[in-house]
Amino acid sequence: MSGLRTVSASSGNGKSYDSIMKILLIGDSGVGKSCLLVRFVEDKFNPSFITTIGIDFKIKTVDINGKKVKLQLWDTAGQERFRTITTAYYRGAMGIILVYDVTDERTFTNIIILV
Ligand SMILES: Nc1nc2c(ncn2[C@@H]2O[C@H](COP(=O)(O)OP(=O)(O)O)[C@@H](O)[C@H]2O)c(=O)[nH]1
Ligand SMILES: [Mg+2]
Repeated sequence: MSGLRTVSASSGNGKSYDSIMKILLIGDSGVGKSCLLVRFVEDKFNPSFITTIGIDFKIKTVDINGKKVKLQLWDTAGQERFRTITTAYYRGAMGIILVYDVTDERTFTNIIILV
C-alpha cells in the first residue's frame, strides 16, 4: 500500500508536524465520501462519479492551538469492498467520519450496521 510507505517516510522528518492523526471515512458507496475528502483537502468538486479503487488517503495539515496536526484522511472503495479491508483500514484510527446520503435513508441505516 503506497500510503503506508508515505507514513514511515514522513515519520523520519519529525519537524514537519507536531502530531499525526489517522481519520477514516466510512459509508456506502456513492454517498460522497471521496467528494467530501477532495473538497476538504483541495477545495474542489468534480460532479462526475469516479469509483474509488482500493483504499487511499489524503493528507492535510491543520493548525490547532499553534500545533501542526497532520491529518491522514483515509478513503475506502465503498461497502462492497469494505469487509476485505477492515483490519488494515481501522488499525491506528483516531477518528471515524460516518458519511451518508441525506436523500437516501438506507445509507443511514447501513452505517449503523457498519458501526
Ligand atoms: N448533489 C450532490 N451530489 C454529490 C455530493 N457529494 C457527492 N456527490 C455526487 O455523488 C456521487 C458519489 O460521490 P463519491 O464522492 O464518489 O462517493 P463515495 O463512493 O462515497 O466516495 C458523485 O457523482 C458525486 O458527484 C453532494 O454533496 N451533493
Ligand atoms: Mg469514493
